[in-house]
Amino acid sequence: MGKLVGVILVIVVAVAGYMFLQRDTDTAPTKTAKKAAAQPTLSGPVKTFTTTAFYDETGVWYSLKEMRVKKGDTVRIKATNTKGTHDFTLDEFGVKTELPINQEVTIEFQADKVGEFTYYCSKLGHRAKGQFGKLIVE
Ligand SMILES: [Cu+2]
Repeated sequence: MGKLVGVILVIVVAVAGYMFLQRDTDTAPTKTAKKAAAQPTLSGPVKTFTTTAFYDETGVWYSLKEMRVKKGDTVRIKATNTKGTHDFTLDEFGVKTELPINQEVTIEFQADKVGEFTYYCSKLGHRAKGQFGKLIVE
């Protein structure tokens, strides 16, 4: 019995140690990338964009500040967080995706309405410091 407790203790310590090592040195991002529920099938030409998310001494940013597509296009955004804790949020299209550090995350949605929309990072203060951009659907 005492042996079993010892084994469990070793496992708990190992898991805790592993989790600790997996943490990034910044403010530990939440790794709960929200699973899109029942994603409708996407159609239309795919327009692919690539951006990084990061901060520097002048503010907080996405490297890509504008995306222009046609109504009906499938928008594919490959986003990589290279510094800090960020997400990618686009309210009008129901997009809110966490961006774990140094991992390329692919975001896809259909541009099913015309207009100008602002994508931004919803982390406290980031949008105000410059982390947003414009999606133009023509
Ligand atoms: Cu951010």
